[in-house]
Amino acid sequence: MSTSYTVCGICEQGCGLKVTTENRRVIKVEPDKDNPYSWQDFCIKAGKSHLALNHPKRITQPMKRVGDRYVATSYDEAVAAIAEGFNRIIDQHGANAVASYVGNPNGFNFGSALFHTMLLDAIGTESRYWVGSIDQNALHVVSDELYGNPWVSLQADIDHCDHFLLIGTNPQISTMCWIGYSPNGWKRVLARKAEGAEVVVVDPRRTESAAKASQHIQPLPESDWALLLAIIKVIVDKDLGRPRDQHLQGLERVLAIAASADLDDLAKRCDIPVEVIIQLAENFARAPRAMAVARTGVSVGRHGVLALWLTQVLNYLTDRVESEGGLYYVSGVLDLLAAGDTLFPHSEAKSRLRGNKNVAGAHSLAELADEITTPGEGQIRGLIINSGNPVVSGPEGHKLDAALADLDMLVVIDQFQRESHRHADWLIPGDHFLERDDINPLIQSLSPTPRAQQARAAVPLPETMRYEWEFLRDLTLAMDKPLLDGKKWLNPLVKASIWLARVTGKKQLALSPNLLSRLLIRSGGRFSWSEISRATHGLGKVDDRPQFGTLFEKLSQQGRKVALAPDSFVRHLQQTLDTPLAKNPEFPLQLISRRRLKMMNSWSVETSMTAMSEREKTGDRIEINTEDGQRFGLQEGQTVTVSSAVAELRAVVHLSDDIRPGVAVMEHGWGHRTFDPKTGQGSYNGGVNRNQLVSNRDLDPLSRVPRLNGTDIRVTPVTAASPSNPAELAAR
Ligand SMILES: Nc1nc2c(c(=O)[nH]1)N[C@H]1C(S)=C(S)[C@@H](COP(=O)(O)OP(=O)(O)OC[C@H]3O[C@@H](n4cnc5c(=O)[nH]c(N)nc54)[C@H](O)[C@@H]3O)O[C@H]1N2
Ligand SMILES: Nc1nc2c(c(=O)[nH]1)N[C@H]1C(S)=C(S)[C@@H](COP(=O)(O)OP(=O)(O)OC[C@H]3O[C@@H](n4cnc5c(=O)[nH]c(N)nc54)[C@H](O)[C@@H]3O)O[C@H]1N2
Ligand code: SF4
Ligand SMILES: [Mo]
Repeated sequence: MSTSYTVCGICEQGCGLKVTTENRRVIKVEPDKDNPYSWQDFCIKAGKSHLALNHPKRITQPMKRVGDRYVATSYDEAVAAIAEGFNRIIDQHGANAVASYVGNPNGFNFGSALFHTMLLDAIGTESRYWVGSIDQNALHVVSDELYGNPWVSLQADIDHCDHFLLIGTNPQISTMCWIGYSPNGWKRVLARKAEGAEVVVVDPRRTESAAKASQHIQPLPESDWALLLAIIKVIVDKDLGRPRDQHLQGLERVLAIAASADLDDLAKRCDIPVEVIIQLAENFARAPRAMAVARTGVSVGRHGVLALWLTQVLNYLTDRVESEGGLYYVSGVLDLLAAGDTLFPHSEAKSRLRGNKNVAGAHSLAELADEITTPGEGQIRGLIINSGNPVVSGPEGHKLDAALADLDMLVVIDQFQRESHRHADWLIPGDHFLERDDINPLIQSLSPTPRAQQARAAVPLPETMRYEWEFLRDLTLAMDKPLLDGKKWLNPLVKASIWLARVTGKKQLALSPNLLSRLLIRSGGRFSWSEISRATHGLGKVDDRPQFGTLFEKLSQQGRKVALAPDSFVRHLQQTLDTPLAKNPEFPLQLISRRRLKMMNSWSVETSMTAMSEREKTGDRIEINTEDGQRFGLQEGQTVTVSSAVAELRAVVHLSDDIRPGVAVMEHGWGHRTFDPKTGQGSYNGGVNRNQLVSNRDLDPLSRVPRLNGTDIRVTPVTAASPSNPAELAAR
């Protein structure tokens, strides 16, 4: 038996792990309690993560589609054929005809993410789609406008905060992470509460976190912008603000908007009484130290950008940024404010059909299906999906599924063949974080205090596999595209270095992710590579005190202030205010989502979901308020049809007083299959894919995120004509 220490690669929290192996198999994954930084959030998702390693359905060799079967091939054959196929598409239809969708786990796989981007740059395609457009795009849009850099995110000074306003986040289940993370964050919030701090949770559902809060506010979905503007208005009217205006630009404009807003109208829009709003505003403004934080729950709704923007306006107005117990910018292992533009070059690319500008370098997943199926110059004919399950996790998956079938070539890099991959022409094995030796300087830069830890492989890759980044590098070379920054003459040198590394057995001689991490970490100047290499349990102290003021200093070095009132936001706010509150009687409920501890979006099927009891497998459940149940004549346990403007499906009613009236809740990540490419057999994971109800046309106009939270729906008793989900799936 042997023990090694590494970093969890499942969510941003990046917990320290202790991994026990026997005969080159992982037998146990536990928290690494010697990790000075992060282990306390350790959860069952990591505890069962090793079950994927030797799973019989895992893809461990490149698989080629032959008719309706897959056959195993060599990497050389796969690389040559894919290169030839993509080059043919590019020759006929141009570079934009080869597209890419990158899912969430790729963010934790530095080598794969890096070489994937290098491949796209080498091809020169602007047809880039990624998970941000079904997750955090609202933050990127807000940061881009406020700070001139989409990657700036502020960290939380939890241990010194007296008042937490938490909007659209459920940290008891999800942990405190979202483009940044707070180790043991939720428990530290609760520890502050025990010491007298106020914790206010804003959520239409009485969540696990809301149940532990001091106060729970239940607004209508997608109305947080109205609640926030109302709070800001009260603060402005009562002169409770104390903005540091020397760092702010546009403050006057924001104050004028707040002064002219109509409190009663805003209160109606979020359905929170005016007296409650006044109290919320006074409590927030008068707290000695406070922070307002808005996350996924609002970002994946129609007014995500407005809500995230107004959250920051509230923070700046009450001096909660770069001050103790509030939010602050940290220059970690990398200084993202300084490095942002080099790492993520600005792109003005617009989508072909809808003409939308990209966000953080990528178009919205909501546009992908149409871009594949609509003929014309630039139509997408080839696609590479890396670490994503967009048919399940994104909007109107059934349409995307049909579009994927229409491609000339679909290449998938994943550990498993899931619903989004069933039309794949090529399946390329995905590596597992327990097999990786890497450090992710980008994710680690999003820490509240400087932190660095190298992940260390607990087990080697299966002999038949290469790392994802090696496949992507070889594909770029085989396509004869410039691997580095337009410098095609470097390709032979890279090829020579790969050869040299192979014959000498010295991996470090080849162009590798670790070489690039090393360069990045050196440029950040925070830790030395040898220090990091020696630190088995990682470097960094959670209780280091921040240097407040860094954000303002860095911005002023760039000749900037915080742009508090961007034109596009102000315009959209005005339009939203001018649009009267109206409910379509055809769809009287709004559907929101929930996560659970044993699931990671759609992909813990082979690992932590195996620890779910049959009773826990409620992926076809729709939760609605008890009074709404009576209003619509629905009983507990009744099977119903859930309809939206774009789809309908079956679900089972659960009546609950935890849900506010007018709202329904269904978990995402259910209702899909995992296939065994060796046999062609698919197994159904239970539940229904509630995201089919989400329109791919009804988006937040500023972030292009679809309404994964807030979808207008109707719930009616089933009739003979209603589709039955599993059967419907099997028939597809
Ligand atoms: N209704 C609703 N929908 C939502 C959300 C919501 O709150 N409500 N949340 C959204 C959010 S926040 C997110 S992040 C998205 C997620 O959306 P996606 O990232 O598109 O999809 P996932 O379901 O996370 O699937 C990830 C895929 O990556 C594979 N994978 C895991 N590890 C690796 C690896 O190391 N290498 C490779 N190559 N593949 C790997 C898994 O097998 C799986 O197939 O879903 C969004 N969808
Ligand atoms: N166990 C587990 N942990 C995870 C994940 C997982 O799938 N499972 N996913 C990881 C990922 S990829 C992410 S991005 C993070 C997300 O973590 P969080 O940002 O905490 O997001 P959620 O857990 O989706 O919680 C969002 C909350 O918003 C509420 N909500 C819905 N609509 C609205 C609205 O209009 N207004 C308000 N105020 N609230 C609303 C929902 O009821 C829900 O409780 O979690 C990460 N951690
Ligand atoms: S999945 Fe669990 S163990 Fe892994 S980083 Fe996230 S919270 Fe930590
Ligand atoms: Mo996410």
